Order: sequence, then structure tokens, then C-alpha cells
Amino acid sequence: MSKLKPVALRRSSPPTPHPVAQYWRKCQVKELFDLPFLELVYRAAAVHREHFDPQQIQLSALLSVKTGGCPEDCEYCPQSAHYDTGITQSAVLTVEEVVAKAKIAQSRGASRFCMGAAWRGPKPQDVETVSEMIAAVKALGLETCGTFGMLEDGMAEDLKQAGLDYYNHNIDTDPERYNDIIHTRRHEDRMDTLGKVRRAGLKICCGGIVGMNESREQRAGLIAALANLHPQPESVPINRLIKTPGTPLADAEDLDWTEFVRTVAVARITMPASYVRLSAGRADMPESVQAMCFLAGANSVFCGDTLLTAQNPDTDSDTQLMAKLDLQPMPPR
Ligand code: SAM
Ligand code: DTB
Ligand code: SF4
Repeated sequence: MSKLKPVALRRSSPPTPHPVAQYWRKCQVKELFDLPFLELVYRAAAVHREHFDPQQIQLSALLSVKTGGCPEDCEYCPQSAHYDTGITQSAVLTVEEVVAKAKIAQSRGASRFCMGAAWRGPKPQDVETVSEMIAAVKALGLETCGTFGMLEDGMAEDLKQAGLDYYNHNIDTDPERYNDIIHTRRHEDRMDTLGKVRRAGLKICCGGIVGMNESREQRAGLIAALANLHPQPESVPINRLIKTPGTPLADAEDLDWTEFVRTVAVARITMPASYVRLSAGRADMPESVQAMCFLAGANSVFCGDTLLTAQNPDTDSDTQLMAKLDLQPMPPR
């Protein structure tokens, strides 16, 4: 299996700092979505070039350190205990198992390693367990990211102390329809954890899912809510729903590829200095559509054959795609 090697930065200057805060009204974001498709992609590509080297793609690897049996009822998720998806609860991985996976990911060019757990939130003992994993992964020289659900006071500080760089906590959909999709918590609970994460000095990875039967206006609502986080999230995963049999969203209507590209482009324009990740949903996405996403400003992907439980393109296909598009892995900044 070939390794994706980082190359020297074409641009030696530091990344442009996050721009001065601008409040995005949902209707303003919707106006961006409504632009003629190629005009929107062109504008997003221009913004992308002002802040990043467009030939570079940040590579993150993902590992589920505790799979299945989650008490939350997120209608999209294969790991919710509320739905019969064929995924059963498994024990928490050992530090040795996590380090072995992290070494493989690093050897394949990943610069960030994201550990996920199917919890509503960690218990104090869980924070101790994942802290050992975080410290061990950090010691390999990888950036670390964790996604463990809602945090109690003090937990974000403990994770930071262990060596965590990023915390992933998605708002997932337009706040106005949050409880149409998830009934076991509120949008405000997510915001509460994001506040704790920020105050602890961690970087934020926060995004959402599209293709959950939402309207274009609701996609604009999701992007506006993300862009109005202050400061804006350093990393913004745009997930395309992976329809999982057994979940309530298994038969969601297909989202046209142009609408997905529009979402990426609007995320890039409204969050110019953030990494915009073409996240879940690449396994069955044609290379040409992925290329359009990169043109529209996506500059991060998950690498490796598996996401948390679902399939991702294999390393060889990704290596080939990046070679065809003359893209290079981004070294850690
Ligand atoms: N339990 C934690 C939480 O919800 O924050 C962390 C893990 S959870 C699986 C992380 C994210 O995965 C969710 O916020 C959601 O955006 C994404 N996700 C879950 N199922 C998905 C699916 N079927 N398709 C696309 N994204 C999905
Ligand atoms: C994110 O926004 N997407 C990733 C990561 N953050 C944790 C998770 C995608 C999960 C897709 C479904 C699965 O693998 O179970
Ligand atoms: Fe649990 Fe996270 Fe899945 Fe929701 S998205 S069911 S919180 S693992």
C-alpha cells in the first residue's frame, strides 16, 4: 500500500487568522446557496485560495474506541441502541489497540487521529481511559481529536491536559429542526459543551449532516449556525448522510450531488479560514464529485477504510484520486 507523503508547503506564510466576526443571517446564507452553481463554486474557490494552498488536503483518520449501544436516539446513527442496525455494543478498546491503529494511520499519511465513542457523554472513569489513549497517540507526533459526546464541567480541561488538540461535537442540522432528528437532547446542550470546549482552550471541530430530508433553507440554517459560532470552528465536517438500514432515516430522499457541492461551497465562503472536511459519505461518491468539492473549497478528508462503523474509500483509491488531482497531504500546522 503506497504512502501519501507530505511535501513542503508551497506557501511559507502562516495561515491567515480567522476574519473579524460577521453575523450571518439565514437568508443571507440562503442567497449564497441560490447563486448560479458555477458562480458559487468560482467564488468559493477564490476564497479558498486567499486562505489555503488549494493543492493541499488535510488527512484525518478515525477510530471508534467504543462502538454501539448508545442511549441517544439520533435518527441517522448506526450506533444508537434505539434502532436495530446490526451493530452491537462492544468494549472500550485498549490503549495498545488504539496506538496500533494510530501507527497505521500515520504510516499512511494521516496528520490527525480522531477517536470516537458512542456515548451520550463520558463518565469520569471514561475521561481517564480516553486520556491515556490521547496521551499515547499524541506521543506518536499526531494531532489528536476526540468525539465523546456531551461533557461535564472540568472534563474538557482534563482532555486538554492529556494532550487533546481538537474536540469534535457537531450541531448536525438546522437548530430549528434539531428535535425532529434527535429527541434525547437539545441543540442548546450541544452549544453548552462547545462553550466548555472553547473555554478549555481546545480547538473545535463542528459540522453537520446533509441529506436528512431537509430543505435548502434548512441547509442554510445549519451553515449559518456554524458560521455564527464565535470564534468559528477550526474544522467543519460536512457529512453526507450514510443511509443505514434500521434507522429512521434509512429511506431519506437522495440529495443531488450539486446540492452537496453547494453546501461545501457555502461553508467555505462563510468560514474562509476553517478546514472544511468532505466527511462521511465519500465511499459511493464519484471521483468527479469529490473533485468538485475540492474545487469548491473542501480541504480535508477522513482517510482509511472505515469511518466509525461505516465504509470509507480505501487508501489505494484515495492515493490514486489525490495523484490524479495533483493534491498533496497537508503537514500539521
Ligand atoms: N456520540 C458522539 C456524538 O454524537 O457527538 C460522537 C460520535 S457521533 C457518531 C459523531 C458524528 O457522526 C455525529 O455528530 C454525526 O454528525 C456523524 N454521523 C453519525 N452517523 C452518521 C451517518 N449515518 N451519516 C453521516 N454522519 C453520521
Ligand atoms: C464527523 O463529523 N463525522 C465523523 C466524525 N465526525 C466523528 C463520523 C462519521 C460517522 C459515519 C457513520 C459511521 O461510521 O458509523
Ligand atoms: Fe450516540 Fe453520537 Fe450516534 Fe447520537 S451520533 S446515537 S450520540 S454515537
